[in-house]
Amino acid sequence: DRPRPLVAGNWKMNGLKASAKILAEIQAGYSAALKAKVDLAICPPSTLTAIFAVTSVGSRVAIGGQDCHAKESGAYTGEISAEMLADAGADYVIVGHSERRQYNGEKDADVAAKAAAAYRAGLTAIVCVGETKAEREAGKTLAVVRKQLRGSVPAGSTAQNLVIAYEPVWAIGTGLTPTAADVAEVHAAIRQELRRLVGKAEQSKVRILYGGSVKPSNAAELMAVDNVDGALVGGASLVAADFLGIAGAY
Ligand code: G2H
Repeated sequence: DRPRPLVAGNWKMNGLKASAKILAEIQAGYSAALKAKVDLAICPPSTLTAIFAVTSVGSRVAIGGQDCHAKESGAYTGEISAEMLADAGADYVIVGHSERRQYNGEKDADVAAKAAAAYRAGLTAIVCVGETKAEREAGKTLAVVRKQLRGSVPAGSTAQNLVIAYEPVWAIGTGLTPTAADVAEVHAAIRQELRRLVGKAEQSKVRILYGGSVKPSNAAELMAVDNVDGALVGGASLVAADFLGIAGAY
């Protein structure tokens, strides 16, 4: 039996108070039929976490952060801890997104520390991995993804607190997507690696999301792939109808 799918929206650095309208549309469209088959989460910028979490009570659209600091509190100007996100009403936090790895120099060990912080705060961490275009062209995709997983998934991970997102860096925001066969190959390798990381009994329950240019027109094909247990959606999650269309692809 497949894990219950999760479709999570990563708003990145987009969204103002007025964007509550988009969340409201998503909440309104999260019908009983959709609720029966898929979990939804929206990860807005942290300025909106608390207000979104308050308006989301009852709708069952979960709220998440896009990053967190490894420490609980302290002299780290500009940073936000997992405890703060939990306190604001978040249930999830994305860690190790390739944009954080690329623009903020985050390494696997940093990502593991952030995921561990998420667990400490009672959040579910969405740990992102994925190869660059050069790595794919060099035939290193599986080796890169396995290494990222080993370095980024901390001890204490379970199917409850860990979600993996496979996001090929070259597919992010570019409109390019890998073939279903490519996705199947990587997700199978992730599932296999999870055996070592969370144990044989637990690995089959860990959700592995695909991310990178997911849209309503390609969602059904991607979501039908073996071991694809949902999607991490960027651009398309800013349009309620598109996000709901992706969720409805299940
Ligand atoms: C990948 C994805 C969401 P997009 O980063 O994390 O973004 O769907 O815009 O490619």
